[in-house]
Amino acid sequence: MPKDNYNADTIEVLKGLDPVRKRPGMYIGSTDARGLHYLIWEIVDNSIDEALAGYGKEIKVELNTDGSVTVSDNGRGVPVGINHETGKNSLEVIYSMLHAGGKFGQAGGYKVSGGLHGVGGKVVNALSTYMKVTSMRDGHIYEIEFKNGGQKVHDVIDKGETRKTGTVVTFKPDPKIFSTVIFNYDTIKERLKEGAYLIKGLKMSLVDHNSNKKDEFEFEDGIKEYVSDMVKNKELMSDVTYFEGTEGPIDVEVSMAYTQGFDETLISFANNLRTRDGGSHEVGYKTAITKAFNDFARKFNLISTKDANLEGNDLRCGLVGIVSVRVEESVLEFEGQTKGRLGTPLAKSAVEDVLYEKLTDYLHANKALAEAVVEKAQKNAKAREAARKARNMIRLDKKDKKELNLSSKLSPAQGKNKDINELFLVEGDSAGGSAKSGRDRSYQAILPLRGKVLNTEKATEESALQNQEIATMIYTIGADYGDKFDVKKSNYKKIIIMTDADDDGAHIQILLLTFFFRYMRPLIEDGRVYIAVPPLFRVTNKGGKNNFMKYAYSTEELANILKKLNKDNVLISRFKGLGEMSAEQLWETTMNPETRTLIQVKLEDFDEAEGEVDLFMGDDAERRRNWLENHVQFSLEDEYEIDKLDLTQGEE
Ligand code: 0RA
Repeated sequence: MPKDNYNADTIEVLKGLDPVRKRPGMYIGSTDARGLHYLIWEIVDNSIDEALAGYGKEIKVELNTDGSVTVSDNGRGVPVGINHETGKNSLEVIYSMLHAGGKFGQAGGYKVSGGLHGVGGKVVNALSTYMKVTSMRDGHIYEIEFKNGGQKVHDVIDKGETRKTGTVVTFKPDPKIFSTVIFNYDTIKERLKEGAYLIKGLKMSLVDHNSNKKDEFEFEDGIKEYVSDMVKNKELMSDVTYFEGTEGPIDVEVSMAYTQGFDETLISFANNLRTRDGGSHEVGYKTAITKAFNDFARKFNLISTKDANLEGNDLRCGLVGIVSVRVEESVLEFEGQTKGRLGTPLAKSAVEDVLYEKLTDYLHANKALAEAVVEKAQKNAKAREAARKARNMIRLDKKDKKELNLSSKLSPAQGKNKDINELFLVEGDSAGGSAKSGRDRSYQAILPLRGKVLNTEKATEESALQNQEIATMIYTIGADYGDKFDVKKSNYKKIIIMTDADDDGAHIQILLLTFFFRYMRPLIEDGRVYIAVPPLFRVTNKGGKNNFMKYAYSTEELANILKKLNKDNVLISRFKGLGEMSAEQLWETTMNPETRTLIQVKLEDFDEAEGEVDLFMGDDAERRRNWLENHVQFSLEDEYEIDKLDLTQGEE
């Protein structure tokens, strides 16, 4: 007898949707933009479940002009018969009645996506001012409508005949519940794209009827295409591989590619939900890789019998991988505060066994790659040891630092307030001198940089740490570096790169940004890195009575200033470098928060940036500059208008 059958003892309590409206956070996590988008995920997940059960291969999301959202699929359609327990139409029960005790409402669907175990539709209804569900089944179109958080407008009606099957759900989020009811197109787009990667051959489309934007995703090769797209700008050591298999209640898919780089990327999913905190499937993936390569290396005597095994971290250097498992609901366990970690113990052995076997075959068929990865891991182990020694040097205490001359060039701020202090990285000793005397020493620190900054993409970690400038920056910022970097420990709220407005200055900016990107990325993510904008020109009058002085930050601005002045009488001087400015001028034009212009460095799309980080490695300065221009968003610190800089009309 199937165990899902209800027995006489099963307690069923049906109730309205009020509990959801009273405590929405319990059902959707939050009522901010995140919670708002959760509504779409819930409805889309239902359609995904239907597709995974083998019905329907197209899901469409539409953002309508009235603020509502429509999600349609071409599955079997939601059941519409009279439900025996309740005497009500199942369409009404499924979308508007919560239940407590026993099992209910799961009409035998093969439920694998994360979701809320079939309560998703009801929750969305509860938090909407309007909802309409259309089910196309058995040659008919059935429809039910709700308003005000799940109050039935009318019973299920038969709207006529159709040859299609599928489900269409339209809902309009309740502005009394959500702090915002504005959807973000790109957020939805990324989520649908991810879903399309995870389910081979499923077409996901998105249309915004307000902006007429449209996107459509369909990937015949699933996660293999996901990895291909992630590495499309990288130099590869291997092909993009794809392995799949099933063990017990768990389906396993893995795609991986070795890049020439050193970073490891692993993205994992369980039942199509991103598992940001990893879990048993990731452990299985790592174990399989370590075992497969070590066995290979031993078998072909690539490591001598007396040497220890290669470490997993070293073997995964440069590896980009995606693990996707589908776990039968009876053994599905998510863990952690945000349920972002897969618990299911069987997932470890399933991924480990499937991947070990297939990867071993692959390595034997691709010996050159296997040898190259082993060699890279061996080199890496050596570099790691060297880096460990160098790291110890960085963590010396203050007395040792003095002896090593690490902090001697820093002019520290007097105050110690991490929430306001600013660190200026200044090109050249002479500008450093002006900056040092011009600054507000209570919260501004100056670190002059001598000569060209080391290119940290071409240097090993060990040699980077031996570089005075790099070591001093790490020590001064005081929040460690690499995966140990902790932005909360940063001694500075703002790190301001101040260079001359010429090619050399631009190059130094790029090298510094490269360093922050590679060694202290959260500093950029947290919006703490800035570029100072010094003026290009100073305009004064020649010995006239009404002394004036204006600064121009661009040639256009200079032209504007000149237009307003009596041209005969003016003297234009071009600042060739920061060093030409006096301490007062530097303060007034470039350092004083009241009058300066800062550009905040932002990396908007980190997944994309990740895929292109190798750019920094090579010699291709042109490509690197283009990349920076395209991906690093330069935005002004405040809504600061350059016109406000008309502070002049004063004496010099
Ligand atoms: C329960 C049972 C069946 C289908 C569905 C639910 C279903 C739900 C949704 C929600 C969005 N799209 C959907 N498509 C299907 C199967 C009923 C049968 O045996 O035909």
